[in-house]
Amino acid sequence: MPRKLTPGELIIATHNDGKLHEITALLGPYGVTPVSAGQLGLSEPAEIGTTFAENALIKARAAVAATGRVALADDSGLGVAALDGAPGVYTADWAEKRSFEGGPGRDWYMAMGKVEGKLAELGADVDRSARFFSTLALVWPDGHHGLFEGSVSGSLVWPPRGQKGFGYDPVFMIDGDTRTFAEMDPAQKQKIDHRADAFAKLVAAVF
Ligand code: ITT
Repeated sequence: MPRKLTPGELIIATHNDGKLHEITALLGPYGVTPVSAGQLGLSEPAEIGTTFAENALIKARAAVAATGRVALADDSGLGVAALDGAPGVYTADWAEKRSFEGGPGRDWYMAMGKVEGKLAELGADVDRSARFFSTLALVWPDGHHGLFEGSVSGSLVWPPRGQKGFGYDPVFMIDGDTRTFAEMDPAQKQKIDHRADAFAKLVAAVF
């Protein structure tokens, strides 16, 4: 029988505020109070896995090791069909700025431009379909864990549109809609995105 999560504080092993907002909203109805690794000042582990599941487990286990408490991590990314699933597990890496580009940090417009540049090389009628993926890892202090995977299908637009959301939201349009995720009200996006899909599976298992 899957292990249940008891109400109270839950460590969210993320330093990404966009994710934290979505996870906080998703957890709202379940009596769980999120406390993030960023808020606790925990260091970020190296994400050396080659799958979303491996990296989600790395992040959740690092937070459990640092706090001795149950932790939830999300590893997510964008897979572009015409790029054989890239950037995939390396989605955040494509946004990393090098020192000659203005110091450490992430530039999402650069990352979206990189994806678009690679699509443009494949021609004007390139397949623009893409998927967002999320894997949630929930890890208990005794090592027990659960993994929950979600995804949504859509297509990439160019130029980027919208000011809401985070990351690659301005170029992703979910199937059946004409707005990018960054043009949607965040409360609506977080009900239908890849994280919500993974979260529904988590909820069914642990609450
Ligand atoms: P943590 O590891 O601290 O949680 P991160 O930003 O490094 O944060 P990932 O390694 O999982 O997270 O990288 C996934 C990237 O994919 C992330 O930085 C986002 O920019 C992008 N991404 C994931 N979910 C997204 C969403 O809902 N909308 C837009 N971009 C998203």
